[in-house]
Formats: sequence, structure tokens, C-alpha cells
Amino acid sequence: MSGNSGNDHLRIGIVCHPTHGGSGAVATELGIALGKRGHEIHILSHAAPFRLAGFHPNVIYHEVGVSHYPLFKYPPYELSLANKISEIAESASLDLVHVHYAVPHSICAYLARQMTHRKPMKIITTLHGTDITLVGADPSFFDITRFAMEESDGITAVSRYLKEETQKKFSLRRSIRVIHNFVDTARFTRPACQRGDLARKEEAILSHVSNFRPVKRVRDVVEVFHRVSKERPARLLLIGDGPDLPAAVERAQTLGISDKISVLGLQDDVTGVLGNSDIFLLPSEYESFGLAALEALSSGVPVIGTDSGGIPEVIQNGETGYLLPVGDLDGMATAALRVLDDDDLRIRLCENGRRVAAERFSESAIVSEYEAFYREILAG
Ligand code: GMT
Repeated sequence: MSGNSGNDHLRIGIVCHPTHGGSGAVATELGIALGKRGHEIHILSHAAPFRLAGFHPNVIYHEVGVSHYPLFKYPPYELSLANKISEIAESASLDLVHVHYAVPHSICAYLARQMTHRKPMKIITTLHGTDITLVGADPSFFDITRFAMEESDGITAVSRYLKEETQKKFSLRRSIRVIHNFVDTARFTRPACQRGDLARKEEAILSHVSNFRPVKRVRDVVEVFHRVSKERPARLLLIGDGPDLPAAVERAQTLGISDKISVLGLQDDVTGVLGNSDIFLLPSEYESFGLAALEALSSGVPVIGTDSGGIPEVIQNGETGYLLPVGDLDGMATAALRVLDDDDLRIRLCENGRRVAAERFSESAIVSEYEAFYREILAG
């Protein structure tokens, strides 16, 4: 492999948001997988990413501190991050820095590269979704996000949908490589807890994992579950936290189904919940990809979701779950009941899901795609 590290292995900086969310999960798991392959990985963030627990060979975590000087109403994290990337680029002799989620990371990497004299460090930006569709598209970020993408040496997007959306929204002159997200299929088949820890024996388990932002339409999760629970004993597991959780809980109270809903909060390890679920619900307005849905497939759980954004690139309607128009609550409930009532159908969907996760979204295949992309960019 090319690069300046003197052997086949690269020195890579990875920048991500550390909080619960798909982009931080993908960035961290990519770093861990690359470390296992012998690359030297430097992860930079303002807190340890939630999936980084434990020891991982060749992975070094660098915490970025922020200055709380009273003059600053808003502590300038972006400057501290750029400074840290530049510092690590020099001291570790980085070949490239791979930033996840364009805002603000790609502009910080650009600034760090301007400050680094040692050698030209390559910048790769991976677009995850809301960095383009919501945050980057906001007028206050638009020009700087486009500039940072133009200045990146390589850009990847987690779905074809996101690639097309980005090129359309930003009239981007750059090419974008689609590299889908991946799942560790060995880990997402081994539930870390027993079904009996989560629900009563007779209850079907429906689950939803997200950051509970408006785009997730969590109220639809509750409405669909309400329709299902009228027909058969069932329990809804809500995992994660965010602004729309209180409204979802309130809606459940109004519908009189609070006792059938377990609000489990933030969980670092969702294998137990997914591995014991019968249905995973993802009624989002759109998803650029839907990492939680892929983790559900790998866990052998059919997904009932919306045919929106990049979700159809992950879930095949009628094969690994059912996709319905956004807001079609009756359609989603009917599909869920059909899956719960028909054992043969459920088993077929589960098996297909596991197979698709392993064949199209395996960690080893997708990490190799990233490695090949790094090589291309470094070869310049
Ligand atoms: O806005 C979010 O939902 C969070 C964001 C993230 O940082 O985790 O999620 C986006 O990136 C994930 C990982 O690539 C994708 O699986 C999610 O679909 C995407 N979210 C949206 O597009 C809404």
C-alpha cells in the first residue's frame, strides 16, 4: 500500500461525533476494523465514541479539549479540533484524515492541512445524511460545507440516494463514491440478554432504536404499535434518547398503552434488544441509510419502515421486511401483524435479512472498499 509509513500499513486519523448515532458508530467500527488489519488509527473527538469501549489493537483515542474562557459565549471547538488534527498529523505522520459527518469536521481537516507543513495529508469526507440534507443545507452552513467538500481529496456517501441528493443540492463538481455502511454480522447475532429480561412470554417484541429527532417520526412508532397491540399481546422497546421522546411517551399515555412500552434509554450495546425482537420499526421521514435497520437484519429481525431516502437500498420490500409510504400507519401495522401471525413468512424474512447483511453489508467487504478508496486517493 502507498503512503509514507514505510510499510503496507497506513496512519489514519478518524474524526467523528462521539454521541449515540450511526455516523459515530460507523466511524468507530471502521477504525477498530482497520486497526485489526494493522493500520495505525488515531480517533479524534471531544469525548470517547460510545462504541469504542475496551482495548483495540492499533487504535489510539485523542480527546479534543475546548477552551471555556469567559470571553467566548460559544467555546470554539472547531479551532481546537483543527489544532488537534494538525498536531496528530505532525506527530504521528498521518497519511490521511478521514472525517465522518461533513459539519464541522471537513472544514477542520481542511484548516489542519493548511497548518501542516510536513507532507500533504489527504482528506476524505464521508457524508452520512443530515450533514447534507439538514445541517449543511442550512444557509448558515451551505457555502462552507460546499467549500469543504470541494477541498476534500475524496468524498464518500453511505447510499446512492445521499450521493444524488448531495450532487443536486450543492451542484457539486466532485465525484462521490458510494460506500454503504456495514455490520459486524458475528456480533449482531448474539443477543447479550435473554428474551425473558425484556418482555413476557406471550408478548411479541417490537423495537425502535434512534436519536428521537423529528425526522424519525417516533410518534408513528407509538401509533403503529398501538394498532398492533389492539390485536395481540405485544411490547414496544424504545432505545435511545432525544427531543421527541417525551412526546412519544405522552402519546402512549393518551392511548393507554404506557404499560406495554419499555423506555430503555441510551444503550451502548443494542445486540440484546435487536436479537430478541420480532419486528424493528423505522417509520422515518427519510434515512440516508438506516444503520439500525441493517443491524436488525443481521440480528434476524424483519424491518417495517418507509420507502424513503436510502432505506430501500438496505431493506428489500417483501424480502427482508416491508416498506410503506411515510405516515401510512395502517399499512405498517397491517404488515407487522402479517409478519407476526405467519411463522413461515417471519422465518423467511429473518433468513433473508441475515443473508443480505452477510452478503452485501459485511464488515470485511466494506472495510476493504474503504482501504481500496484510501489507496486510490493516496495514489493521487
Ligand atoms: O441524523 C441522524 O439520524 C444521525 C446521523 C448520525 O450521525 O448518526 O444518522 C445518519 O447517519 C447514519 C450512519 O451513516 C445513517 O444510518 C442514518 O440513516 C443517517 N440519518 C439520516 O439520514 C436521518
